[in-house]
Amino acid sequence: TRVYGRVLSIQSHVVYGYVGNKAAVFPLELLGFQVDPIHTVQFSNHTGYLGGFRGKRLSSEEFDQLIAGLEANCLLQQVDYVLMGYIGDHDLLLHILEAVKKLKKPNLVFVCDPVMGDNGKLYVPSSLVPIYRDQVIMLADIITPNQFELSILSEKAVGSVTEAFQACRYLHEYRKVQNIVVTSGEYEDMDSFVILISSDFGNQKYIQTVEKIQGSFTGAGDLSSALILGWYVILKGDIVAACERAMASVHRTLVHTAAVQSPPTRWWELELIGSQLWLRNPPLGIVKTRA
Ligand code: PXL
Repeated sequence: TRVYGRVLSIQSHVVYGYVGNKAAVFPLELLGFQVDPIHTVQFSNHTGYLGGFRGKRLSSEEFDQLIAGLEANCLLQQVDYVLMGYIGDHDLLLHILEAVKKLKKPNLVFVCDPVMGDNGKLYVPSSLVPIYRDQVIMLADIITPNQFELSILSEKAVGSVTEAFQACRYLHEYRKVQNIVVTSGEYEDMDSFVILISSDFGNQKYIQTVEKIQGSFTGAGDLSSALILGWYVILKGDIVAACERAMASVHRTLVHTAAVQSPPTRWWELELIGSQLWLRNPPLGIVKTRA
């Protein structure tokens, strides 16, 4: 297997199930990356379970200690790529931001999923919004907001594809964001599952569609961001082909998950282990792209 380099992956850990690092580390390893995970939380399970969840968050001091340990052994300089997912805490986000700034070098690829909420609801403290908006997203090579996060970041309504691209234009122009992939969305004017790509500071725009699957799949966004980073690196910056492959693997994983875990519930966990062949080799022709 070809090895493509090291990913520092900063997101949550759950004991049971597949969200955050549990949805990112194994797929990236399958693609040939070495992954160094920092867990922003360690919870028993994702937060959508009826019985709640138990566990603890990483403090900003604990995060700094981990970075200091890496630095003391000259391991920080081995980081080629940064993947940032659920952070959920104001101070921790600020400390991670400082670490990312320190890591910034010409070839570092930084993919930022500005995890703040979904379906019209914020699930992190609102004080994180201006930090992402004013300090984090302009450092990223690619941001992967969902439709709701795009709307919060741009402070615009995003009900249609046209509005979504207008919101992206705003982020390119006023927040200096390079590439935006809107990884999920329900748009008034579309029946399929839609991925929007607004790349090269908005000079290129693409719509990718894939058949919709019934159900709610926690972790699908985390898997998407991880695979987008992986394929973007492997395909040397071809963001369109990267998203096609990433979303084909995600789609196939969701189909498999839905097939294995009937009857449908809201608490489907991704069947990542059983989907590994499709994670390694995304099926072609599932995702349709148009400019
Ligand atoms: O998939 C997003 C996510 C990440 N991390 C934790 C979560 C969730 C979604 O519920 O609970 C801990």
